[in-house]
Amino acid sequence: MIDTLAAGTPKAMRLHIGIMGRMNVGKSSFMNMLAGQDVAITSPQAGTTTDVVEKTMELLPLGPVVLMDTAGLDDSSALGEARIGKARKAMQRMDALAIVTSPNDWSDFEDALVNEARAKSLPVLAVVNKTDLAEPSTEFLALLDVKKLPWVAGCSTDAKTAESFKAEFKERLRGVLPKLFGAAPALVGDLVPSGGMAALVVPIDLGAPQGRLIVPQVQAIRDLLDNDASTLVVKDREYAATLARLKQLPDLVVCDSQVVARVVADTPESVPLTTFSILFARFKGDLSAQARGAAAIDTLKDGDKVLIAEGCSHHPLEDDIGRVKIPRWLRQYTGKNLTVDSVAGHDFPENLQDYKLVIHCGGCVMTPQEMSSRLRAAGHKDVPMTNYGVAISALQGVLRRALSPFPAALAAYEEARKA
Ligand SMILES: Nc1nc2c(ncn2[C@@H]2O[C@H](COP(=O)(O)OP(=O)(O)O)[C@@H](O)[C@H]2O)c(=O)[nH]1
Ligand SMILES: [Mg+2]
Repeated sequence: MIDTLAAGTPKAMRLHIGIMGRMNVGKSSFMNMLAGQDVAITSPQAGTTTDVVEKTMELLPLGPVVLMDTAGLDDSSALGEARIGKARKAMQRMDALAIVTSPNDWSDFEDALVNEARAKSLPVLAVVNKTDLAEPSTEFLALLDVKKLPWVAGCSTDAKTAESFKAEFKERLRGVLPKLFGAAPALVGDLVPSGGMAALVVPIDLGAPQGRLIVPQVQAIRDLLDNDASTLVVKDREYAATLARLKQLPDLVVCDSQVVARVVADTPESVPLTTFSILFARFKGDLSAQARGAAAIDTLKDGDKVLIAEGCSHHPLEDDIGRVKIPRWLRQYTGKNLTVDSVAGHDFPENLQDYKLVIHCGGCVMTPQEMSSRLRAAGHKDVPMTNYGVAISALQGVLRRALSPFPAALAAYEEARKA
């Protein structure tokens, strides 16, 4: 739907994304990075942007947008007041507001901006820029969480990390937009055209509950129905034979992580394919981060320590995924002599820096705050973190394939591999 709207979309129908903040925090640089070109003049001289600069573009997967770069709102020069007036007025035309700030720099000024936006029911998110100059502290990011401000952090002037900075910004933005824009996070329905069909490959093994499907599978079926698509549900064993009976290939295949290697082998290259856990990582809005973390798997060396963390403490099954299978696959895949530690429940170790990689469960019993604070704790200590689903696809050698429906996450993965 978004694609057909794109070219000739009248400006009024486009999603207007405002960029505001203090002088010199890098608003114009951030806009230029999003636009992938120099639209607004940037300079170290405070007050360079004097008017609202608008850029009309296609910001996939969100669709047609207008980026609105504004003058720094703390300009106290004589001309400043008029500029601020214009910036405030521009707020009335915004559908979402990105407040740009520097790491560890949040004051009453930003608070006032948030309040003003919220009074207008304008969704707000924080862009923590210039992370190349200073690392945002855990306390600072926790403060943003307390304010219920989704945030994204990065450097606007580094082409090497631009793709992932952009991708994460878009993920956060998608999360704050009302359904009205058709851009609220979707589980799976957005990946299949209306009238299309998805095949769900669901193993029924000892781990499957008696007499029913598990919630993620049911949610996927419902989301496909809501999007006027149909669903074929099939076990991994019958999958290839069932596929062979179809007149037309499915528009998407989603499988349980544990059978992903086999399902990839049975699925023609032209069919987009992913796993349930990757769908849910995207749904929670942190797929790019998890994809980036997975790049560390290929850098593990003999003697390295890997932490496997689980949100709940269930009774481990004989062939437990976190305690048995993933460690086994890790050793097989890397061929390295690794130390693999496991933790479960609420204790997330203090000595994270001892680990070269954290592989976390999907966090189905954890709050998003709890999960994002763990991601941050790892990020703060420079320890890559990924999740079970993404890691399993990587260890089966099919992660690129399983990320292929999600170009932003795939770009984040490729970028991290190069770094
Ligand atoms: N080191 C660094 N400098 C940046 C970054 N973003 C912007 N800048 C620089 O900060 C200055 C102000 O940027 P500009 O985009 O004009 O800020 P604005 O006033 O908020 O629009 C310029 O010299 C930019 O090159 C960043 O992420 N890292
Ligand atoms: Mg500017």
